[in-house]
Amino acid sequence: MGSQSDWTTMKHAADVLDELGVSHDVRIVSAHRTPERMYEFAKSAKSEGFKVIIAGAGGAAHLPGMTAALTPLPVFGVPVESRALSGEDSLLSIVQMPGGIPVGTLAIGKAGATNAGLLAAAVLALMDTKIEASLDAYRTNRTAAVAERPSDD
Ligand code: RP5
Repeated sequence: MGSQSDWTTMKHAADVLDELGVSHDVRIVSAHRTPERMYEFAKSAKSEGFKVIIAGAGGAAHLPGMTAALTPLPVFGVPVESRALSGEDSLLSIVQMPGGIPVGTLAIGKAGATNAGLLAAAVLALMDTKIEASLDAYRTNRTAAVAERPSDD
């Protein structure tokens, strides 16, 4: 993520990965404030063993696109809700990538972070039967939790 202030949103991606038993690392890597750190991370991510990158940023959110430009790994971008424009700026910054450098862009905020974790797990599940089983159980539990009728409580 681009800043400590993104963590309250991005924590939802980490939480779902924890729930699914997917090992992950969490870092603050700013395209604007720590560009060398971003470059080093993105260039070496594949050789360090990372398989998927989730990049969350807000405002002028260049982190997901810059990261995608520097690595062949799949990159999922999470637009963090910004103070000034409620995350619409983040969304448009991340989603409008030129053809050829893809960033899989999620919804603004918590739902996007959660779904980025689930999508990353789904990619990993293609080659990991334990994660596949965790994801199946997650979906079964979510389905079972939906009541047939609404309650007044
Ligand atoms: C972006 O600027 C970060 O991703 C964050 O969402 C936003 C604001 O950062 P702070 O000023 O809170 O550090 O680079």
